[in-house]
Amino acid sequence: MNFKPTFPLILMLFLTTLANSQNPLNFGSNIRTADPSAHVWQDGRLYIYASHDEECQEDFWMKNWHVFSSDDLINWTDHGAVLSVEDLSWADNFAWAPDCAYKDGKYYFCFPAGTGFKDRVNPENSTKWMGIGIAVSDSPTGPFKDAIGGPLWTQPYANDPCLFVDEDGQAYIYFHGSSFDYFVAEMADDMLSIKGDFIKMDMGGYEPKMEGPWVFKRKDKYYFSMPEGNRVITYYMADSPKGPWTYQGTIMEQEHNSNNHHSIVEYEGQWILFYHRWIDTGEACDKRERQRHICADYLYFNEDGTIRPVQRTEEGLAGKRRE
Ligand code: FUB
Repeated sequence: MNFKPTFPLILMLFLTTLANSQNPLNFGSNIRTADPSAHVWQDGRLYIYASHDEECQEDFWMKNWHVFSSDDLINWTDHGAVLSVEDLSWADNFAWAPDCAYKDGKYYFCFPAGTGFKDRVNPENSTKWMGIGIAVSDSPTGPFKDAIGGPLWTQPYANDPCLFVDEDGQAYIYFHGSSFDYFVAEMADDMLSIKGDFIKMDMGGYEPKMEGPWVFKRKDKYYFSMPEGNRVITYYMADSPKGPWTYQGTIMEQEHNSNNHHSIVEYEGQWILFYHRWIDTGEACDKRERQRHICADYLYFNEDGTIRPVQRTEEGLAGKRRE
């Protein structure tokens, strides 16, 4: 039989593909987003704390952070800019990858920010500095208020914080410093300073470098994942939140030789990997055609607790979950 697709059939197929396509996530506000830190709070909603790229950004000069939330992973609310560098007395740029933690009725928004200028051609002329601040709110969607009036510490350089609160209430902060190694420190009970010193983590003989640490716990095991070299998402496991960590493998390969940043969270019994993807803007940004947008795909564990590699999909969370 000679089958010729008709226009209505082509249109129907196109609309079906569109309806099934959830990546990048549609936050409804048409802004460029990156660095998703996802959490499910007591109200059962899933919240994403994210960086906001300026339109056609070239060198990560970023000014504020947004929060998005959903209760079905398809329809999202953009709660707007919940904190801006304009609200800070100690930083005026580099509103980079944030995280948030809940403790004793309050939400602690943990953010890197900085000042100065990064000279990529003559690095010796760079004056860029970054530190980590904490802003607090009674609501998961802010507005958040800088609770310290300065960074947690000024030296060493610190970026890409991740806050993890263990079941006993002890909170930990993970970040990467100027050496690009990963460090951990215990947070004080009020979450506004650290207890003791930073520890460079024992990565079991590996020396992973760069950005975006993420820590979670599942069935008594701690997981530490990161975009190694800011590209490939790999992970480690441990019996304690401070390690020592044992290398397990790759979760997501790199794409376009561009940075990635992720988080992993369980929502209604299903694990999800949030990450960002550099998407072609067509004509919109001629100097830097690809711009960042947050995406998500389901993530699956093996029986022994190891994580299966995740492929980027167009349908994302609208795709069929595997059992
Ligand atoms: O968004 C700015 C920076 O790019 C983040 O802090 C890094 O993790 C990378 O995604």
